[in-house]
Amino acid sequence: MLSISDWGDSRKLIGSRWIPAFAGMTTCVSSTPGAGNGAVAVSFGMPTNPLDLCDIDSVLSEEERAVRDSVRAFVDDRVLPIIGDAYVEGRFPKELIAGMAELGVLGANLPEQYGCAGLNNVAYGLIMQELERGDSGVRSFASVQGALVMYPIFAFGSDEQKSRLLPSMAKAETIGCFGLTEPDYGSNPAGMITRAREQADGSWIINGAKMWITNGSTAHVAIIWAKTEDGDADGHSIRGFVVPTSTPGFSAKNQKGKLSLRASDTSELSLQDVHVPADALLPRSGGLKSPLMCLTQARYGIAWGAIGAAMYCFEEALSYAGNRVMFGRAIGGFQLQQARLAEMVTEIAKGRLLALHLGRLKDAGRLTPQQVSLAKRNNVNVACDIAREARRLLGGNGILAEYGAMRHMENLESVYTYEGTHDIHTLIIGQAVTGLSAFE
Ligand code: TGC
Ligand code: FAD
Repeated sequence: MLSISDWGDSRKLIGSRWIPAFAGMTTCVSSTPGAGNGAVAVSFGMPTNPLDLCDIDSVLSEEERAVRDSVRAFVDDRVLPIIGDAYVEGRFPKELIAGMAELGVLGANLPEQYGCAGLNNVAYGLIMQELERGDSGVRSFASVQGALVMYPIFAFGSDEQKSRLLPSMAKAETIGCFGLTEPDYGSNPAGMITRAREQADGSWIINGAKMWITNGSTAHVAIIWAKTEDGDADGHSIRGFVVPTSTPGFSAKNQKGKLSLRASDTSELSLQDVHVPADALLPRSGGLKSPLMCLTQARYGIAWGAIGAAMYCFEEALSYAGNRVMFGRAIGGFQLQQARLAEMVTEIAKGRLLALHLGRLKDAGRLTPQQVSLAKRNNVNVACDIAREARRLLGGNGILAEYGAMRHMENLESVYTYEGTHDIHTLIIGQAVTGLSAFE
């Protein structure tokens, strides 16, 4: 049986050329990992890297490839060996946090002035791709810290908040979470009930509840979105607050019973008369647009990340197809499995190109939220399909945690739902093309 630990044998990196186990499938008559590797690849006219039939790597810069490769190595060395067990145990692997910070992946596209890596948005996307190749929960940790906590501090915070918080968040000395969703207001955050009342001395008292909050029980600070005036139906009173989770009245409870994103901290937050000083307010936040701007950053990363999960599933399926022998031959020789693999690799190439194009638009300052919706919706949807097909190709082994396909398949159901459900992104695109809002 081929297990994750056999991967080193079943695929070989020779210079920049990949020779997959699958390459020798016609000579592969045993299920020994790595059987059939080798020269037959040339006579098939096989590509050097089946994951990159379209040679998308060639349009990445050297720096972008280097960033991608170092995160890939981290995921191979540190994430993949432990993630299956962490998932089964239902625990977020906190032991990875320091390594991620050391690599510089937290808030990687924010300026160096604040202790961040100052990378372009393509390199940032590649980081998300590689982290999610490991697990959606690991990418989620980094997404929330960077796009949903560091970004609003960067975009809406005072100079003092930025210089106090961002460097320590880049180093993971301060962990954050993002509280927008409420028990009764998920897709429609404009209806939020959480309220912040300003006191005579400029301090604030916050009351409310937030639901499904990633990093909620791990965080030192929570970005809490609250309405500051009752009855402001257009949502213009919505403001963001940086709330230390040690403040009296603040509590976080881990969400039990998850069958998805099990290697992620998802919590419910309760705020009862939480009293924070005036400088907890993010001064430049105002209206629903502020949290939605943060969502655009995170959704952009998810468009890349979901393809990373799909890439893992494809590679695992390809390797398995080259090694699993049934009816006297490797199952990769059967047309049905080749069709599965062809579909996967095609959708991965399209998804990568879409994410890359958006990255270049973002770097040029021309990316719109509707384009991000299109990419999040498409790439997560195809990743869900790819993970499911990979699991099926693996037969009975596909339900085991030592393989990644089913874990990714389950995770991607959450990714399909969070950061705007697939349906919500359908309606955003619908509005973009018809000019008619389904939400009014
Ligand atoms: P609407 O009237 O459309 O918009 C209000 C104002 O915001 C602007 N805007 C955006 N700006 C930036 N990025 C976006 N994506 C934006 N969407 C809208 C808009 O132009 C407007 O500006 P202005 O100047 O006119 O005031 O607001 P609406 O109430 O009709 O809502 C629209 C809708 C449904 C699309 C929005 O509420 C929505 O996206 N709902 C989905 C909620 C959601 O995605 N929640 C995610 C919570 S966080 C999370 O899931 C984290 S998971 C962990 C991880 O990331 O890994
Ligand atoms: P609902 O909004 O109740 O939707 C239920 C169904 O109705 C869905 O199928 C939806 O598509 C559909 N629907 C809703 N409105 C419409 C409509 N107008 N037309 C057609 N169909 C519609 N939130 C945070 O704030 N911070 C976090 O860190 C965070 N992390 C999360 C982590 C996980 C693992 C999960 C599962 C969620 C997380 N969320 C977080 C919350 C997430 O963003 C919400 O779950 C999501 O926005 C959907 O809200 P809901 O669950 O209330 O579903």
